[in-house]
Amino acid sequence: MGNDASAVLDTISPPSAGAPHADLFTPPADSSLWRKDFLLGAATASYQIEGAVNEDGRLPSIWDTFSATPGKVLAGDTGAVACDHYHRWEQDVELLAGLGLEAYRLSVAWPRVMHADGTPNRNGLDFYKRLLTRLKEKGIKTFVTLYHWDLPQYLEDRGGWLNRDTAYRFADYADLMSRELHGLVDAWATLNEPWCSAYLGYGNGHHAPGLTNVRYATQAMHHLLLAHGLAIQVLRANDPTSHKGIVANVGRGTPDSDSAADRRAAELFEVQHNAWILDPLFNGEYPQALFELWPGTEPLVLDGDMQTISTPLDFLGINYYFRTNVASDGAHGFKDVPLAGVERTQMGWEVYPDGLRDLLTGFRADYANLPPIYITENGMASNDQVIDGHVKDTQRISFLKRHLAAVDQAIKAGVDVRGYFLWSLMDNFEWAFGYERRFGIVHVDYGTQKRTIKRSAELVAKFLKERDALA
Ligand code: IFM
Repeated sequence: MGNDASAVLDTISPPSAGAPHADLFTPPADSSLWRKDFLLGAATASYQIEGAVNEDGRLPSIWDTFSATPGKVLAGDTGAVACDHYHRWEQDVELLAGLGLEAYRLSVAWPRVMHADGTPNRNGLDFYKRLLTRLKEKGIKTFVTLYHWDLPQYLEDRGGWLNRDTAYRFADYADLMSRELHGLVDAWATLNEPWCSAYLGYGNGHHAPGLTNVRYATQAMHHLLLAHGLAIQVLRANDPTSHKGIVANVGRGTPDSDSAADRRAAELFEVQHNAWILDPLFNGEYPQALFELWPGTEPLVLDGDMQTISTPLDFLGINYYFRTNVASDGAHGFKDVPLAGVERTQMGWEVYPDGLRDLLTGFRADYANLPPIYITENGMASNDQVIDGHVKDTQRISFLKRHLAAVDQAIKAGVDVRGYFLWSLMDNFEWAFGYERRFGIVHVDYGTQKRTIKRSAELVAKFLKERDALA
């Protein structure tokens, strides 16, 4: 590893008066973040960090295929090596522990742990057993996502998420994982961001498998949610004491003007991004406005599906990044109207912390049976450089501080938010953007695999140390 986490922490100097951004992270004294039971962790995903795509019998995933297709990923990058975490996991656990992070959200690569005939791949399973055991030994809570987009290619060859059978294969996979890993997992999430799997994977083709048909997207969404519901039931039976939930990306849409048409456009934007997932989970039905907007795109739903999909959850994971300013498209829908002069990240996404607070309070008002919430991803990409051994990610420090303040406001308004995971522990393979976009609180030099702790990570660690020291 490039630098030893605890050694680095010991060298952090106290904030000097007037030093710019020296201590921007520390929350105010009345913040809920000081509560010791508010979990602060970091997140990653298998394909984005592991590499070792051909080792120990791992099968190809749709992202291996997609990233090997010319023109699909910036600079032709692939996840073949990524952060080499498959080989460097012990150092990476040391890094987490050295920073004092209390929880780690990771995902399991389905093609690594199961052969095509459904039998377990022991080598792949052992990797996760070793990793989770070490995390437990370090006292780090484990949040395991079963599906963070790396579908086995052999399932895509049979239709992927367009094939209802994939939902049942996912339940088999959840069964295997919960029989093998129970006791090592504090919280299971079935899916990461089904909206992205469906719309980016099957609707606009920006993600694997790269199909482009809105009707495909809605059918894929239904099968993903069905897979989720089936898996929750299996997880509950096999591992009753852990927590079970799902991770949804949510979007804040605000109207470009005060006109009734623009306000309706903003509402529809949020129906399409948020209610699409949350209504079936918590109300057992799809929002009808969706299909009025795009007639003929209703998925095929069989009897009993909505009941399965709305199986009660222990938690909801929320991933939040930015807001979208929308206007009426002149017909019945909405269109993005990017605002000028606002703060943006390396992704071009607007920095808008109030959106997180507003969504959280809105969900609480809208869903009577909303379970406790974890912010399972929040963070930003910046073009971070190592200069003299240090990474001064000033914008990220300010970003995190403002978003954590938004979470605190939501908690004070009555929303049950139990924790927050930074996206991401380290720079990694950012899907169609390859390695150019750096989301980590730890910098990765992809040439040498050297990890360098960024200033944001130092300040998070410093806060955790201070909080730990409280009586
Ligand atoms: O990197 C992704 C992650 O895999 C899913 N949520 C959004 C992140 C940033 O784009």
